[in-house]
Amino acid sequence: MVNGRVGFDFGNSLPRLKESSAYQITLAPGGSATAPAVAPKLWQATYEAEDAAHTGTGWSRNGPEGTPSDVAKFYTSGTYNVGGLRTNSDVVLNFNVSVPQNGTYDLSVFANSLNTYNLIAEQGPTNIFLRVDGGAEQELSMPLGYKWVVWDHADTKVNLTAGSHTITLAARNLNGTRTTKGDVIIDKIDLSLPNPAAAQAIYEAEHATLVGGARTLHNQTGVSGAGVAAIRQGQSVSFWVYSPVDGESAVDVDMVGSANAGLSVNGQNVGDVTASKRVKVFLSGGINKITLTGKSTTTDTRVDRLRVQRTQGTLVTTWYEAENAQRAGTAVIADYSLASGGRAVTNVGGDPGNGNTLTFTVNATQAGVYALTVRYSNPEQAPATHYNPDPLARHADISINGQVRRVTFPHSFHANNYWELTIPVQLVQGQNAIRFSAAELPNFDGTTYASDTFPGVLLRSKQAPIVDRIGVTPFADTLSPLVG
Ligand SMILES: [Ca+2]
Ligand SMILES: [Ca+2]
Ligand SMILES: [Ca+2]
Repeated sequence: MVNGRVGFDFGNSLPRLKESSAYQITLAPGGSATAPAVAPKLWQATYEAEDAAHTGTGWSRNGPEGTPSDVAKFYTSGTYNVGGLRTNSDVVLNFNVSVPQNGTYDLSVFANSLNTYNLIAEQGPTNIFLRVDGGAEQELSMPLGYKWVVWDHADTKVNLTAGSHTITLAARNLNGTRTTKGDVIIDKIDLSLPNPAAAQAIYEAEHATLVGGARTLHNQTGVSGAGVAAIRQGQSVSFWVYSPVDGESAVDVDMVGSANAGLSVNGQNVGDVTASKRVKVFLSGGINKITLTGKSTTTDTRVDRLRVQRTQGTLVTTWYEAENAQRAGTAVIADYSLASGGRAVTNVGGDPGNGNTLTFTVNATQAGVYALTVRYSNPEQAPATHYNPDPLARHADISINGQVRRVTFPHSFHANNYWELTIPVQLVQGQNAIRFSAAELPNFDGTTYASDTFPGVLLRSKQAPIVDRIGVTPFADTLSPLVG
């Protein structure tokens, strides 16, 4: 800080900024502030696909795509991408990379296929082959989009020694037994070395969402960051916590002194906090809401921060394949190459009053709160536009021992493209019946249906998603069934 101005040295002590960069600057009071957060990566580099060497026939260089001065098209790193990895192709892309030290590196392939394209119809995600220096072969599934040039990424890990290497993306595997099916364009690869010290993410309470009169205190010494959040009865502090997958994490709730607060995860109460403690909880892939709500009318609970780290082994999942569950009506088992066991159940749901259902019998050793994970696909797609690319979700009415819960399942771009979605549920000890059903829901008048009002226009689905399998996991180690 010089003369009241704060300078940020992007490109030197901070990463160089480009069009796709994003950053947040938080300015907080606190002469005793500490900075415990660490950089998530020790090193990173981007290698453009359009700069990679290539062999084979059918290669193309596509672009220029969207830029800040051409916003009618989609942003693409380096403004170009390449095609050629497709069915019956022999295209090979070779990226020359150089890394600073031995390690296990994160590798992200930025890629895209139009989900409705004819070469995508059979398999969905396009498979390609990744090699390092001509070996260590992996087969990767490339992401789908609702248009060409809508980038997503497929992530994997590669072991590299310090120095130069060739990373290959190819349409055929080394021994010729496997080939690419589909058609994918590649923008770039990102290579990075994760910082082991950042395996635990830190969320400071003083930067969290404060509700109901919760205050920040910046005069605390010996705390993490710039201070704490102070809460009393009915006041809350909410953290927005990232998890890369649906699964177990350890959440350390760091308090200053004693505490009197309730802790909830995605709306599910997971117990009281009377001092700093560690809780193992089930987080959903993506953003999770973790809230502490004060309980004392007279004494502040001072929340310093959360520390969150992926763990495993405490909250163990039991999987149930849909093809082994009980089907009724039109519900039918079908083959899907990317489904668990190669099969899933489709055609659940239909017209109002239908009996086309899928029922799992889940055995719980104890009554309690569980995470119910549904591995599903939803291929039903209304026409996309730039401003409303994904307007239609399927829903399932999930009945658990007779209690019905309506859950929406977003479009997954292909029947063979499976995603996971988790909800907390209450199970009884012994056998539990979990039944999936669906029907077209009426308009707001409660009596008419969009399929009658606008025939031929897909506005509201009649069907449940295609269900591959469900997972049942204890929701938190502070709850029954693990306690007591
Ligand atoms: Ca590029
Ligand atoms: Ca803090
Ligand atoms: Ca299955």
